[in-house]
Amino acid sequence: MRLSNASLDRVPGLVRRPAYDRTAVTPGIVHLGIGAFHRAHQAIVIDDLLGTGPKNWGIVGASLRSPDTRDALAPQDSLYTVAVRSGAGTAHRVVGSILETVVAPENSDRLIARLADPATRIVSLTITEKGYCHIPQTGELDEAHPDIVHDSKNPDAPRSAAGFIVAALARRKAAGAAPFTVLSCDNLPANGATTAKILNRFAALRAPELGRWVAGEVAYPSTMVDRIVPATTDADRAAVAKALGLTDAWPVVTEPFTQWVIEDRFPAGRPDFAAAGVQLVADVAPFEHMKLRLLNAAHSALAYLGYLAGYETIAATMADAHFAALARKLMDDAATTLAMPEGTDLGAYIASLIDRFSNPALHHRTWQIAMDGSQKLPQRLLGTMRDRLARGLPIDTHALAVAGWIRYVAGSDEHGRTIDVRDPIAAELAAIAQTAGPVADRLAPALLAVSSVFGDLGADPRVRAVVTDALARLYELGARRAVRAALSA
Ligand code: CS2
Repeated sequence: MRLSNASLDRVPGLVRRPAYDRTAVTPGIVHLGIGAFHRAHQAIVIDDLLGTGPKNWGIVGASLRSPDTRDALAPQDSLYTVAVRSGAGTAHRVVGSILETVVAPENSDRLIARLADPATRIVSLTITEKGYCHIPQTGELDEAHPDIVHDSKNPDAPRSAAGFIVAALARRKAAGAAPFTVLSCDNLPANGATTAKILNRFAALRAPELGRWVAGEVAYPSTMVDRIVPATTDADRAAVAKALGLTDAWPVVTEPFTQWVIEDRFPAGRPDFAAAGVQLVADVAPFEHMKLRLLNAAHSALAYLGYLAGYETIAATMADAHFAALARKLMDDAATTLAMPEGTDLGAYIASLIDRFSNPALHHRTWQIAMDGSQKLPQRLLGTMRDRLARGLPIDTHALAVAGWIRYVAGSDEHGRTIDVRDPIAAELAAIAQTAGPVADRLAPALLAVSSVFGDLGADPRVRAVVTDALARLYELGARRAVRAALSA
């Protein structure tokens, strides 16, 4: 039997379930990008709040591309299971905060209508870095991006998140209604300000008057979101079905840790986030830098170097003491660039990251994290390199991570097997690698010259020298021995 409203009573007593009448819940949030991360993070906070507070903050989810999530959740009345896993075991919970999922390419009118409805007071986003259609190095809208070009010509049948949001804002303005608050929950630097820059520009391209209204009226609080959520596998589905006694076509699997820090700027109103443990602050920037430069930077380094070393998951990579030491070194180096509010214990934060990465119950593939590196490197690794160079500090650990990315996107592993490189500019990267060949002092400068990723940093002779050197060692020694050598140097 399938999980649904009708079968919810059959869920074992130990499994937590919605503590409220779902029929009383009305939408207040439209979420673009209803993937596993949203369902293991923001949707749980809302599920908590619906249990204790007002019922007008339900979530309408939207998929901007594939119908898969809707197809899985619709027969389940949008209920799904979260399996929280650690070495100590698994706790299950059925979440009810999502009311429906709209598949944008099938029904763009319905999505625009939902966004334009004055009941929608928050539009939140987890569309991944590439979903912003921006230039990662500068944070500007990429006006030549195919989706942006398309949406400029078809403002009422858009494809991109920017296209949908601006289409709905235009309707709200025309109707004399107030705008919603736009809440980016992606790992972008200054995600609120970056989203503002992108959307304000897109709105101005559509009509200068609309651009002025959007820039003047829409609030874009920044956020820091954190929870490790590997892609769900069939083995996860089977384990959840066993625990629940019901099938769930798309449960999500995650870790015990969760954190959400939000800037408190919601002119259109917000749920009582703090009641569910969310940190509301005046400035998210220090938290965001801490997370991107420690957690995400080490994740990416472990993903590229671990994959090359033949490790399938982050936990397997961390089980190699040399890689664990490398992750720690990278984080210690990055920590020197952070300016945290008083009372922040970065040492404890780093120790908790080491534990979280080592969680043996999570099967977080290095290949998954390796995706879209061109969109991730600037905020994860390059900002720290810039700051350390400015202070005359060594950058060799970060350079090894960048060299790992270069070795990875060149497209074949240490046994000559093809790597399935997923990246919006994978073709460009492959062509550069093809021309340069697997020769460190040709390949490193050629890829460092990709300005959408590296900007002027790639031309810095100090960067070129250390990255080339690290890449030479990766080719010569292989990732395992190169990591070991880097630590003893
Ligand atoms: C990961 C993140 O896939 C990735 O790039 O680094 O998804 C990471 O798991 C989350 O940001 C953790 O909060």
